[in-house]
Amino acid sequence: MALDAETREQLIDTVRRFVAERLRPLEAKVAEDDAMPADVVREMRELGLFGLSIPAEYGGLDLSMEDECLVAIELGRTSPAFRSTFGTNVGIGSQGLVMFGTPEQKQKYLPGIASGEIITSFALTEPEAGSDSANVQTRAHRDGDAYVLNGAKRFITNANKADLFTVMARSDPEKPGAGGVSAFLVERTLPGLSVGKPEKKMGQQGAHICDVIFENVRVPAENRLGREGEGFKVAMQVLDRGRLHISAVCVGVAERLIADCVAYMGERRQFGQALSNFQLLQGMIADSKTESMAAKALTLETARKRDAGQGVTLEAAAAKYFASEMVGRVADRAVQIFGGSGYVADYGIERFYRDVRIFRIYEGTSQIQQVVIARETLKRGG
Ligand code: COS
Repeated sequence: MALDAETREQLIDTVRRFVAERLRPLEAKVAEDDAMPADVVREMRELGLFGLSIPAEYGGLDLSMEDECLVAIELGRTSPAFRSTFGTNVGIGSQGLVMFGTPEQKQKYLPGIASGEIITSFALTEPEAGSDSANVQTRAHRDGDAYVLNGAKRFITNANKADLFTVMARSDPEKPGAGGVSAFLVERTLPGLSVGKPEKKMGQQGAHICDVIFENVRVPAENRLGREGEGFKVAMQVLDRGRLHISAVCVGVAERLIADCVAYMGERRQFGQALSNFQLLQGMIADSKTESMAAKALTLETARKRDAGQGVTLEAAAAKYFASEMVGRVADRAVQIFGGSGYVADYGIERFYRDVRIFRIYEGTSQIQQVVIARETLKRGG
């Protein structure tokens, strides 16, 4: 639901202040500890951040895609690990349920997801199913009133905290590829489900990814999401939406880095003058600003199209592709503008440089976005 202008302004202002006053001072500590402070998580819950995209009847804020993107831009102005805390509840961990769930499934889980009592994860990726996500090998064998799951998922965001997983598994072994895959809501406490230890990553410390192992996990048949064989479509539609949210976060990070660069260029003096006087550096700022504005326009335009009920597979892929590559270039320029200070940890610029690298990989690599954009363009005839 689209907010009226005043409520939207209030929400954005609240999030902006929370980011500036509460989260930014903790950036270095969260990265150092590789952990999110419990009181910050509690405050995120109180602000309603876990329920941004959940329908109001289940206790969420029910934001339109455009409003969610505007909030995501604000959240991008700090370390992306903060957003990741509730990011799966807002996006890939909840939206399969929102789009394909039965009223009973929604009633059972969405209120807890909206409040943040239930943490969700999206379990699609496997050792042999990364970009080739239709090649899911995890098996879901029907046995009476349940499906028995066996297999392993890899690099699953928030798996170590998750209470509920949306799992894509092959329910029909005779059907290779997308058609044999179904989606399931799998509770963490089911016997046979185990979670590996968090991987050591290049960036975004404080956010975690782990393996999830299924050994004869009996999932009640009523927890299947959508029809049998519909799991790949569930995943793709969830990702169409998720890619837009990530694009907005990339825009937010870019705006943050540009502001940091501008502040530094005003303070730092070389050759007897502020860095801001040097035209070669001004050129870098101009490029970063132009690209960030373009990514923002594409992201918000696509969000509005989605809110109007149009299919945005192509546009969301284009936004994710452009915005994630854009923020990589902006972070690279930021290191260059900060010079030696950009390379040492104290200024936090090198941390952002590492943090943004994953945006070009997760929720579909840049190369997968190119494939999607090209296929859709060819299908549309231009
Ligand atoms: N929305 C709805 N349905 C979709 C869809 C979308 N965005 N994309 C594909 N489908 C449907 C297709 O219409 C097709 O259905 P039919 O068989 O009924 O025609 C089915 O899904 C299979 O689609 P397709 O043939 O395009 O599948 P491919 O195996 O060629 O894979 C890509 C397509 C590569 C685009 C897909 O595997 C992908 O996005 N991979 C990256 C996954 C990813 O983002 N991983 C990150 C992990 S999550 S953090």
